Amino acid sequence: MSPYVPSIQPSPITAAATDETGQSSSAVKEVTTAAYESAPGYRERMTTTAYGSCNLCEAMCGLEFTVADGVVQSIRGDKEDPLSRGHICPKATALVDIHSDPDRLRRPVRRTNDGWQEIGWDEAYDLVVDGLVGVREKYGADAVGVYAGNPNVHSLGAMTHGIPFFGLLRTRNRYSATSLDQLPHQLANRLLYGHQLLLPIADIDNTDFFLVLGANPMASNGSMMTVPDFAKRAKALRARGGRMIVVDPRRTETADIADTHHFIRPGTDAYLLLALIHTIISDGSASPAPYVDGLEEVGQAVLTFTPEAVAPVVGIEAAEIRALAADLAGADRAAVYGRMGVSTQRFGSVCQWAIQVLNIITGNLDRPGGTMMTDPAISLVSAGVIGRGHLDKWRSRVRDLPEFAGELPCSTLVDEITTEGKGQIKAMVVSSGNPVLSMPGGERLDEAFAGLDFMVSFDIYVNETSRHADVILPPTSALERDHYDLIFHTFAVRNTAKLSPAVLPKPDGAKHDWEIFRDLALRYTARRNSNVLKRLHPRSVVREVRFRLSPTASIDLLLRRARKGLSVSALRKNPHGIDLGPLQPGLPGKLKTRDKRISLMQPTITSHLPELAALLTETPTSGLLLIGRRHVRSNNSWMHNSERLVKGKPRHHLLAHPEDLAARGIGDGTLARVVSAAGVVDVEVSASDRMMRGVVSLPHGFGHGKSGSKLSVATGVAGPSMNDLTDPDQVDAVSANAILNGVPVEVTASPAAPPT
Ligand SMILES: Nc1nc2c(c(=O)[nH]1)N[C@H]1C(S)=C(S)[C@@H](COP(=O)(O)OP(=O)(O)OC[C@H]3O[C@@H](n4cnc5c(=O)[nH]c(N)nc54)[C@H](O)[C@@H]3O)O[C@H]1N2
Ligand SMILES: Nc1nc2c(c(=O)[nH]1)N[C@H]1C(S)=C(S)[C@@H](COP(=O)(O)OP(=O)(O)OC[C@H]3O[C@@H](n4cnc5c(=O)[nH]c(N)nc54)[C@H](O)[C@@H]3O)O[C@H]1N2
Ligand code: SF4
Ligand SMILES: [Mo]
Repeated sequence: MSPYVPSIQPSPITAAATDETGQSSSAVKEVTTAAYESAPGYRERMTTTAYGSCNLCEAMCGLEFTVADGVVQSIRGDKEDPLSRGHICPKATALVDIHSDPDRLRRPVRRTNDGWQEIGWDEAYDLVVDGLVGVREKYGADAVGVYAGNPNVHSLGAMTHGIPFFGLLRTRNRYSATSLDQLPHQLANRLLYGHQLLLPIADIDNTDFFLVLGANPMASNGSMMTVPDFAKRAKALRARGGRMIVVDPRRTETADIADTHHFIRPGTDAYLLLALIHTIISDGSASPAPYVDGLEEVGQAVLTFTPEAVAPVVGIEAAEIRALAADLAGADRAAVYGRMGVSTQRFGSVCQWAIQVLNIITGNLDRPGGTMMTDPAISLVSAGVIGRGHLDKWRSRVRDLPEFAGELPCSTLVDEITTEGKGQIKAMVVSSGNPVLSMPGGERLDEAFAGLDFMVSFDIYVNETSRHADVILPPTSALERDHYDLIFHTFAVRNTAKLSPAVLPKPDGAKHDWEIFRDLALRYTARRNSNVLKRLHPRSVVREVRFRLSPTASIDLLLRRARKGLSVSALRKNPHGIDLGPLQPGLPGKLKTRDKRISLMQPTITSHLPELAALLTETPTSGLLLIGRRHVRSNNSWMHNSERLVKGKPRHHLLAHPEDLAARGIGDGTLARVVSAAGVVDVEVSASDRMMRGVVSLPHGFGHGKSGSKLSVATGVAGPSMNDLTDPDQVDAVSANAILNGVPVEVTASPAAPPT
């Protein structure tokens, strides 16, 4: 595949490049005719520059596109973007590879005995409505399960129209990537600040002391902290005399640019954090704001967790823990930040609560250089677009696990599909997701999906999960649709607003994701509401109007309501984005707690401290612990079909410390067998002294060898799925979030390896 010229040509630029829904492509405004196209200089005249943001990860990097002849010629960083200031990573240019990938779906397909068959939209919609209504009428609404995967939050249409469509299904079997990911953050936010999305963001551009646990922004470009160009910001931090400390069982790319790196035994961060809280409070250096309650009680609750008591468990010397506490408390402006590594473990919710407590008691919450809540143009918190969140209003049928904000934990999806009885899932709706590779117990899910009565996937590929669908509905590619980031401005290190107009026109016969959800919603409600009076009920009418409104029009309404002078047209006039300034303090005003105070003692969390104390005396297992990793050239379970991204050394290897390999007689580069309580995989090993002794690492999202996937057809990316090893039976003690790090495993030379 040559890099920029698509092997499937997008349809020619049509008049005004504006589709019937008003989504326009600012890039290509010219009206083209056959004569015009054949005139000399046409190509030059048709070369346009367009601006937008990358939607692949949370960093929202500004992009500059050059478009000629309806083909994107180049993608560069937009130097004038006030947030990303020109930064991009290698994935941005791969937007073109996805767009032009012949394996990307462009029309609905149905699974037949003879393989995938392209069908028309009407036929596809009928099949989906028949399938979903059929299961609902036969078994009840809960028999339809919904999984909303990661790319939903990166698609405006999925946010504005997908979520309301899933709501129409009225099922309690709602799942999303949240419970494989940031659920503990949302829970801690809800408890301490009164709203699940009210998350204070580390003010990296002004801090003097940045403590990072279980995050690797050099690869991930930041998460629950939108921080494009992390490297430059971290360098600036150190240049002004600040320090960055990284706590991670692997010496990561982020650790490489830090002042100090501490190895930590996977899954033990809660102990470290509690010991830091203990030390700071007992040293008398805690100084929370006047609107904070419960300092003394927290001090009492963490008495057991002295640095000396936790040191042998976490693998960091007591003196170093004390020094870290003193540095953190002593810094003028400090911020503590923790991500996937500390969220997806047994006490992930305790970790995220403890991180907030540390920022609060050191007086760093709500001050420049500390952590602050953002002021996005469209505030999901104050606009009431997303609810405050709630835990344990009901529980899952099979394992009695708590819901959070109306969703059940992913780790129990497989049980809900395979366990017979009333409420068993018989049909699945999977939107931009690949649970077979992304959820613990992937192999069991693979089988479970195969046994469903009906399944629909919204996806641009046949992946390891959508291969089980009866119908796959593919939306337009990211280059063909307008985007405004509803979610990640909320978590960004600077307040900005930016519209990304479609760069290429929508090809004939293609549909935007919001159009697909709209069409399905209207047909589904028409089928469910055969009663005309019901259809004329004001609630139904309002709902219908909402579905008919394009995402860009909805954004316009929200912008106009939010701030004077903001609108879609204002954003179009400022193609690089509008700078709304640095993060600003605003507490207690911004709090959503009833009394506008922060109560540190949260029984939901602190009731688990005795359990942690009891486990402290247990001798740690001597076996190996498996953790995950991300790479800047890979994105969760996909983007493995882009040659330019996957080229170079294979990235799926099991990393292990050379001495751990030697102790097991496993040669570097050979095939090893990894066994956990949940499964077995064979994988090549790479010796790496970047790993802590006793810890091994595998990335997730590989495992395309499972038959039928089109995610690595062009490139043949190898490697097993890490989630064949992670165990769905083990969950976060508080929130039931998935445990994806610190999985006990045994590693031996694989019997499948050739004798050495
Ligand atoms: N072991 C382990 N497992 C993990 C993780 C880990 O760290 N370790 N991380 C977890 C986390 S944080 C997450 S967020 C999940 C992510 O896992 P998932 O939620 O499954 O999401 P992805 O793998 O990102 O993407 C799934 C699909 O979305 C499709 N897609 C891409 N763009 C679009 C689009 O615009 N429209 C549609 N309809 N489809 C699109 C892609 O083709 C791909 O097939 O994985 C989780 N799983
Ligand atoms: N290039 C790229 N960027 C991405 C993604 C991607 O797949 N590729 N995915 C996006 C998504 S969906 C997300 S959620 C974010 C995630 O963003 P990050 O959380 O920054 O990314 P990870 O690489 O998962 O970093 C987790 C770190 O935790 C460490 N770790 C594992 N176990 C433990 C532990 O017990 N304790 C401690 N202290 N550390 C531990 C791991 O070694 C790893 O370095 O990245 C986003 N950005
Ligand atoms: S870091 Fe890369 S993938 Fe993420 S938004 Fe920026 S360019 Fe896109
Ligand atoms: Mo994620």
